[in-house]
Amino acid sequence: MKKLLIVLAILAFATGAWAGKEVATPATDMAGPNRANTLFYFDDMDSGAPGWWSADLSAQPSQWHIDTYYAFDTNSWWCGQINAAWASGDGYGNSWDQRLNIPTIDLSGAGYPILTFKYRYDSEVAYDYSYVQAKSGGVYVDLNPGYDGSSGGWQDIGLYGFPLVYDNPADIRFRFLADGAWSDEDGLYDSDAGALHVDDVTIFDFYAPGTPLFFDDAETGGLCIPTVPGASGDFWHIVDRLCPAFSDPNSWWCGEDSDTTVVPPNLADALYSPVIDVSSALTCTLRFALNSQVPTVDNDYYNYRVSMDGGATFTSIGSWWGDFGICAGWSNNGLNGEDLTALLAAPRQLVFRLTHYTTDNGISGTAGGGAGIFLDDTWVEGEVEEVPVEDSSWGRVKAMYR
Ligand SMILES: [Ca+2]
Ligand SMILES: [Ca+2]
Ligand SMILES: [Ca+2]
Repeated sequence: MKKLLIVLAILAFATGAWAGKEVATPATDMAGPNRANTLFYFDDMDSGAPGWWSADLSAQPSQWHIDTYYAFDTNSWWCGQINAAWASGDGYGNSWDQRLNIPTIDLSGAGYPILTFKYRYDSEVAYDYSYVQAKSGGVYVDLNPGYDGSSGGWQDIGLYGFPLVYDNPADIRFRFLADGAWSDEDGLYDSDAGALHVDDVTIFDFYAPGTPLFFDDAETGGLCIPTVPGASGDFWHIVDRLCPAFSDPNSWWCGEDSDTTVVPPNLADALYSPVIDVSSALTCTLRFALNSQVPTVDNDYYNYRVSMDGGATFTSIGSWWGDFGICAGWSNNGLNGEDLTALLAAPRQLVFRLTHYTTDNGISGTAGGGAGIFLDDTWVEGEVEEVPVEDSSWGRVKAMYR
């Protein structure tokens, strides 16, 4: 995923010049010859935000399964899918958080237990990672720095795999974690049958290598257990001047009322606009007032998506992070507008979706509260073809005098 750091915007709005101001009248200077600028939709969130709704998308279908596709031998475990709707035809999707657990195992009888396996991976460099993890003190820690890019086909960790010097009984898993853009799903990263395959998952005692303590070659149904994170909760709600609203008194907020300096972990909380009819639009621009306190420390971010078919399918138009500081002001990156003209497609029923994602440790340590994302005034404007009214008007005028 590519992200823009909004440092300049922080500086620009450090004065709070925009905070609490009524929204400027939606632009009227866009009209060209024979075109009229039209406001297709506007809501300042101060009247209950009719038609807006939110959903917790953090629960996701399991993707780990046994497959012959690109298998090491006959069958392998694969975190990926064959998908004819994707340009690449196979691979992985955005925001996947997929785990493959080795059943809890007692290693107290082993002198020097080792984890070894065969594997192949392909995922976006620096943003989508495959981890090998074991519980230490009850919390999963990474045994590898995270695989990204391409493994160059199947590899074998070999005899000197990962020493299991962590909790006993031992909890060990593979975990693939993708961010919100650049994957096979959106076609921006074309993996070679990514994200991650594993096979011949083995735990053995280095002093007695002939008798594995655990072995899963995926050939007879498999012993490992695919898991996904549970739902993390929907934290979008309308607030009354927690920070000064862009337009007082109300705005949306994805944050935690009980402690406004944190945002809970593992969120995938989506806020949806009502369906907006843009069927007459020649051009179409989405504008919105956003105030984000999403520090740039790890992979917490927010993503914009739009639908032109009433919410059935969405196109990602960008993922961002940035911290404007507590109530410091409203970002102009939404107000400057997202030009959706190139996305206009039948049936031209626009839905805007703003999704807030957080990582395992959520967001914390924000100064003074207001962590998370605020959304206020949102509107859609654009040009429509000017209606040629003269003939019909003349017809009506003449009819009056007949
Ligand atoms: Ca990605
Ligand atoms: Ca196999
Ligand atoms: Ca408002």
